[in-house]
Amino acid sequence: MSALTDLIFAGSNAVAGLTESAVNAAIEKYGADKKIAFPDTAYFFPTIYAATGVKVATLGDLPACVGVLKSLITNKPELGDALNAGLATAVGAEIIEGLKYVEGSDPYATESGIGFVPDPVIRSLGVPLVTGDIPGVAVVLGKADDPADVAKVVKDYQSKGVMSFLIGDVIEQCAEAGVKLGLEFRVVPLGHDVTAVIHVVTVAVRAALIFGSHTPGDQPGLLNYTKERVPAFVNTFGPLNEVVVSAGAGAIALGFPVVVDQDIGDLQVPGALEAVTDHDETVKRSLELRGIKIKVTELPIPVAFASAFEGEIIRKKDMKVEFYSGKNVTCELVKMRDADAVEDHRITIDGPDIDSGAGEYPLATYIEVAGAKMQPDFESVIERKIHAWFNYMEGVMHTGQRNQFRIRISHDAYDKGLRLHHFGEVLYNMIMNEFDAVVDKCQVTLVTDPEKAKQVLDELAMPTYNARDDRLASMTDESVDTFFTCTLCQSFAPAHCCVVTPERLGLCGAVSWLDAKATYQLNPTGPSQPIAKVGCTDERTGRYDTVNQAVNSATHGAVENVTLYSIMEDPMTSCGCFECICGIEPLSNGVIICNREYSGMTPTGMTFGELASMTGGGVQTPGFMGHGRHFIASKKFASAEGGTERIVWMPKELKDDVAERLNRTAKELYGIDNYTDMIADETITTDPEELLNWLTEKGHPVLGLEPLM
Ligand code: SF4
Ligand code: NI
Ligand code: CU1
Repeated sequence: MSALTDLIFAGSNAVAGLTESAVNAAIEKYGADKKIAFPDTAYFFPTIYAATGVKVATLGDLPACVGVLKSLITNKPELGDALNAGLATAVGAEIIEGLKYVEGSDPYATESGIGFVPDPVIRSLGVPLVTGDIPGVAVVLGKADDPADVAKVVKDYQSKGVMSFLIGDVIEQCAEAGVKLGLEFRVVPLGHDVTAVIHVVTVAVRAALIFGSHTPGDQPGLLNYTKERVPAFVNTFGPLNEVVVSAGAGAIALGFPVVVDQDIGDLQVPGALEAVTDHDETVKRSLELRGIKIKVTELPIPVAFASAFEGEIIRKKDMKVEFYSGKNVTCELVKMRDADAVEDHRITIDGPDIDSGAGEYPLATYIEVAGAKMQPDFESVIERKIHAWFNYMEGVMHTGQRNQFRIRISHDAYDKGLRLHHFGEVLYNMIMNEFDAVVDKCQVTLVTDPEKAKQVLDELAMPTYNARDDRLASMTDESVDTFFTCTLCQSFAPAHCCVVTPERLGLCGAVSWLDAKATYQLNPTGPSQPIAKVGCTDERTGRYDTVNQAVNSATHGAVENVTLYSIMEDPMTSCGCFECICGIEPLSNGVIICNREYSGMTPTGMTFGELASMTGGGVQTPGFMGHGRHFIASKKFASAEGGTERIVWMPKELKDDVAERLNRTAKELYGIDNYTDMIADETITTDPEELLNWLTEKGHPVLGLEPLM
């Protein structure tokens, strides 16, 4: 044991020394009052903040942190002391990396890594993490003796959906071996210095603050959260030095096992620090150590199939074939049929296949399913998954849905032999895999013949889309007798539960009432449970005894009362992965809405990140509430406070995105035409005084509403 602790202490002491001199040098150069911050976060220096509650804002705040860091290094040979020294290394790395941002410009602009990961990115990872779409997080660090080894390991993670963060020369080693890098491919280069490892540590730490409503300063609580709820682990490549080992000790303290590829003899600590010198075993052992189970779908197709390829973009020059609604007839349709009308696993290509020589084709994707428990309401739930499944194929890009889509197939995928019947196989296998509780039989027809595709569109698809839209429009909270819970996010936000109604989808934007209903049908003991719509005690705010009971029991007593339609009185809680947040703007007496993608300022004086930090982890903060994009145009949006009429400001992109539906709602509810013309955005102002003047000029209806507070 002592050889290991010696190494750890040597590393921690080295980092402490570096940190101290870097802080002193920075103060000498810029002065103690110089402001310092990581970009786009509400959590200061996240590790220091979460562990101690200290909010680092200027260089002058840092010497005290260096003092704390040094006090963590006791040089006593106990393992617990050594792990604390590892945490000291993490704090030192955070300070050293933070100092890189002192000039205000992006120090990583010319690096192959991205450095600090902004809060909104972490929030956007919420849903894929809870659904198991991203089953784990690998930290891959160092320089492999043979670049092929690390490339193979990272590709293997990628094919399993596991997110990899790369630190050191492994970045170039992977890039040169053709691994696709980037957040969209789930292989994220952080930086070359070992200290860049802090950028993944702060992701885990901020997950505790964002989703776990962790109290800053509660160090045991923090370590418990990262250990229990962040499925991360570390793989190092190449020879170890004491700094890497002490950083590894920090990872172990956070609950992340470390697998090294060197023979380290009796330095091993089973379950925490293990040597795996055979690279063919690295992935398997790492996943085992963290208890990560991978659902494998073996598909009979010639290209890789993984969620990590969902974000892949295929540019025109890389494209072999295109199906595009702007040029040809297209549609995608799932229809429920009688059992005897469906021949299981029948895949038909009606028309030319993509090797006929043409560069573009029409495409009608027509899927017929039958099952004793199938319901027409589930057709659209299955149909919407086509987008993800096609995207999962490496070398295939899919955007849009229904009769408006674009599919591109790359030269590379084509050359590997990808043809249309493989698309049929993907659909068949994925439907039988994910919807087996309701689908007993499934057949797929892919129509590329122009006449016949048109026939599918006109005679089957359009009438179905129209009927579904009519049903959705008529589906109000009043028209149903059941709402649903969703507790998927409890795996990292244990005190949160969404209540999903026809007019209010889950705050992540990914779970509609129909989705929740299907989830319940597919898995009756799963994350969505029915709530009988009885016991209404207040119509205005949407208060139900049954909703309170359901939320109370789902959150194990953490949340006692929620309303469905108020942002001021017991608003619905948030996990942290909301698409948008609304917050009151006191001067205009209205509410602003900000989406995750907008990084600028809002008239509340807070950015999205700062607004978002007001709520989350199941905490209720009257006046602030996370919600989905789609909820903005709902007649139930803040209806207790006057509804849509309260909205005074939104980022332009969001406003444009919701304009059509929001204007329709405002017209219907208040008789206002082109309502979004009265809503300000960042191109108009982000200043509250100017906003009020502008709203007055426009005659915005909020000015006639009752005070919010
Ligand atoms: Fe998480 Fe709510 Fe979305 Fe369910 S509906 S996945 S609990 S945010
Ligand atoms: Ni580089
Ligand atoms: Cu969530």
